[in-house]
Amino acid sequence: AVPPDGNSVHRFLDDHLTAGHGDALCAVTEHERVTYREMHARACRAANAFAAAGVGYETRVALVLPDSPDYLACVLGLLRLGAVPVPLSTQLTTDDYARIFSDCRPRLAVVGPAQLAAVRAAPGAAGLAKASWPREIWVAADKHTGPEPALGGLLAEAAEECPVAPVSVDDMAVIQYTSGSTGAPRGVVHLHRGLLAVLDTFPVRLGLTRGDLCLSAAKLSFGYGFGNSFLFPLAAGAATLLMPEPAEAARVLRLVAQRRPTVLCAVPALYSAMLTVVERSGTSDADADLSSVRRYVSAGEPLPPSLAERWHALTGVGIVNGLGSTECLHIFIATEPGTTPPGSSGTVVPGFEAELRDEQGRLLGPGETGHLWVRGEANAARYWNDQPATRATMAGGWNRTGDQLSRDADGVFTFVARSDDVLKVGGYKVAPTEIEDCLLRHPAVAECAVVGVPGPHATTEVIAYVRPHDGGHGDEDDLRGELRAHVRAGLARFKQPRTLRLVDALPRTSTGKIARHALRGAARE
Ligand code: 3SK
Repeated sequence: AVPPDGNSVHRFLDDHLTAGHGDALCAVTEHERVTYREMHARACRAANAFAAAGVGYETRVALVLPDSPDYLACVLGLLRLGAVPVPLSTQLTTDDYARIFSDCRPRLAVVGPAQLAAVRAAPGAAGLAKASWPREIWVAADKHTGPEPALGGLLAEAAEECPVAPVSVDDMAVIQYTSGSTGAPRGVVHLHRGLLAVLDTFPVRLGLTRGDLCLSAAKLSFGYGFGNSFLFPLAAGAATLLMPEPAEAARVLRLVAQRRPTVLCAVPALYSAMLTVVERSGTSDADADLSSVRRYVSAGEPLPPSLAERWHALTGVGIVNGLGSTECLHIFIATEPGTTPPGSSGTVVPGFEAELRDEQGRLLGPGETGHLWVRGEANAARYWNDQPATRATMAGGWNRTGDQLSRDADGVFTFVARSDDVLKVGGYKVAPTEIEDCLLRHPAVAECAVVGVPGPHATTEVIAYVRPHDGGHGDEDDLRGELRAHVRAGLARFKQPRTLRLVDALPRTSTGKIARHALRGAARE
């Protein structure tokens, strides 16, 4: 339940100290262990350093840095001032940063050393008039030789006590940028009300307790990671295991074996890549000890049933498959392993309502497929600076997710496709995921994505992009021939891709989703 004004998630730090939980671990990395007491002190230092730089109520501060305890201290310090963190992926280009900065006008940007050049060059890039946002840049390092102050030095100099500025639950808490289906960044405005309300949603299914250690392959800059690595463990008094580096399979497996998290949240591509590593090295390899994990979560993209089956066979533990969005702050529909049917998307998570509607917004019944609308207290208030998009997507508390699903009489949903991605072939609606799952069942296929582009005579041409496993698949023409035979055996004729393109990599967004718009663009060329 959302408490009265004046209280928000940053108060959990103070509450944990008052409850005698100060010496428990709050944040862990390969090299660092930070207790709740230490995080409280760091967050206060960060708040004091930000305040000294003129940050206060509603000031936006861009965070462009790898996941770390200092990142959390910055978020908590900003919330303590009533300021608004704007977490941004470290993978963006100068032009992306330029567009986002000119949109949300951050007073300050805290950036990792590797992101400094891209952020420094942002004002004036992307064909925008030279705008002086951010006004100041701090570098998230202990020491830094350039003109910008180093975060480490600023935190060390700041006092470690800091009052909490009272916020209203309807004050802005965070702006999360999402690339949407077109790739254009859009700022999603979440209120303190939403940050509090989301704690009564997916975490209830996860059943997090103080003994848990959560590892999220999705970064803090992605709403999925912001919940997994920050909001949920903080609220539960659990610990978060942070990984500054990109979440590559071998690295994640090593960290799991070393630090023994109890909850692992990832995207399907990472589960697939981890399976490849483990299957190649053998499960006896010490680098692949997954025995500490009691809960696996997959979200960000649909989890192919074939992948879920292979993971279960390897670990004996099912993956919770979640469907969520930045607009709804986290996962709103999820499976319950052993309860919901395999291949489904599961049931509505507590704290959300979900309905399927047709093109005209009419409610659909069981057995029908339609557009998913989701309502919940955790939903975003609006898009930043984009009233038309807010009106088109958010109305009456509902969020039009842009996903198409079906629902059975027991309230179990099954994902069909992003509305933009549904293929209409010869009058039939076809889900790319069905074709992809078929292809993934071929042993030579590591990853694939299916898109449709307009063909001759108003037809849709179905194109499958396939990344084969490294080496071992011999001649490309032979492989294509084999894959054609494989889809002929597994799919109705109209669903069989007309074109099979073998690629070395699939294009991905900064949150790890397949950039289907880029594939469609490439297919048209
Ligand atoms: O899949 C997503 O886009 C997402 C975004 C925010 C939070 C959670 C999820 C799964």
